[in-house]
Amino acid sequence: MPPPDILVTAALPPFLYDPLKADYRCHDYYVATDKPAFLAAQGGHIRGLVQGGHTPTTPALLAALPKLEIISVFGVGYDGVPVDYCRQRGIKVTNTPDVLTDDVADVALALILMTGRGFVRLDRFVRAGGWLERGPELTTKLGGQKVGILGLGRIGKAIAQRVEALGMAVAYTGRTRQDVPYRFVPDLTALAAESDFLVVASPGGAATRNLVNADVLAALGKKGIVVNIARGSIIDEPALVAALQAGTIKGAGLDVFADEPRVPAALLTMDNVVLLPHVGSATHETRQAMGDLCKANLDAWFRTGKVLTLVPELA
Ligand code: 8YV
Repeated sequence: MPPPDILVTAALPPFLYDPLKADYRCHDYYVATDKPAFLAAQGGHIRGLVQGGHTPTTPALLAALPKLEIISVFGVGYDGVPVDYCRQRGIKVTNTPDVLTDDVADVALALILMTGRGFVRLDRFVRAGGWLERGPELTTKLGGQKVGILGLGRIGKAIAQRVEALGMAVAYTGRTRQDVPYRFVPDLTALAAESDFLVVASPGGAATRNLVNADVLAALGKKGIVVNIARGSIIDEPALVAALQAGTIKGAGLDVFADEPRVPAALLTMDNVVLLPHVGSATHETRQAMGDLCKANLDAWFRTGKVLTLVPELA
C-alpha cells in the first residue's frame, strides 16, 4: 500500500514535518502558486489534511478533496475548520488539547504581571535612562484584584489557578456554570463591570466573534485591563483601539490579534499596552508535544481507524 496522501495547508516546523514526510506523501498546498491547478491534479487522492490552529480551511477547499478522511490540526484551536461541514461528510477533526495548557496560561499570567505592574514600561524606563533622573512609578498591588475569565475551559482553569496563587479573586463566564470554586457570572458585561482584569480564554469562531465589544469595554471601565491569549476575533479590535485611545479602559495585554501578524498601528505607540506575537504555545517542549500529537492522530486513524483527540463537537 502506498502511504496516504496528506495536504499541508500551513508551514509546519521541521520536528513535525520531517516525521510526517517519512510516513506520508505530503503535498505543500500552502506554497502552491496555482492552487486550482494543484487541487485538480492532487485533490482526488488526498486522504488527510494538516493545518495550523487558525489556518482557514473553507468548504470550497474541502469540496475539492472528495476522499478526505481526517483534518489534523496542529493547535488546540480549530476555529479555521468548518466542523459542521466535516460532520456531514464524516471527516474526522482532531486538535492538540492539554499539551499546551500550561504554556498558554503562563502567557496570560505574564500579561497580567506586565500590564498590571507596568513591567514592560519600566523596562523601557531603565533602558532610556529615566531611572537616573527620577524614581520609578508606583503601580497597583495585584493581590486582592479581581480577574474575570471569559471561557473557563482547560486553559481558563489553569489561568485561574495561577492568579489565585497571587491572591487574586476569580470569577468567570461561559456557556454553562461549572462545578468549580469560582463564581459564575452569566453575563459578560456584568463580569467586565466587576473585574480589574478581563481575561479572554474562550475558543474562537463564529460563536464568539466580537463578543468583547464596545459595551463590554465600557463596563470594564478605567480600572480595567483586557488580556487576550485566545483569538483576536473574540475582541472587536477597532472598539478596543478606540477604548484605549479614549481612556475608557486602563490597558491591554494581547498575545493574539484579528489579522495576525498585522497589529493595529495605533497600539504600537501606546504605553499601557503589552503586545506579544502569539507565543502562547511557543516553547520547544510544547510545540514538540503538539507536533507529536498532531501526527499521532493521523497515525492512529490510518492504522486503526480511531483518533486520539477528536474535537468535542464530533464526539
Ligand atoms: C499555535 C494556537 O500558534 O493552539 C492554538 O490554537 O493558536 C497556537 O498554539 C498554532 O496553533 C500553531 O499552528
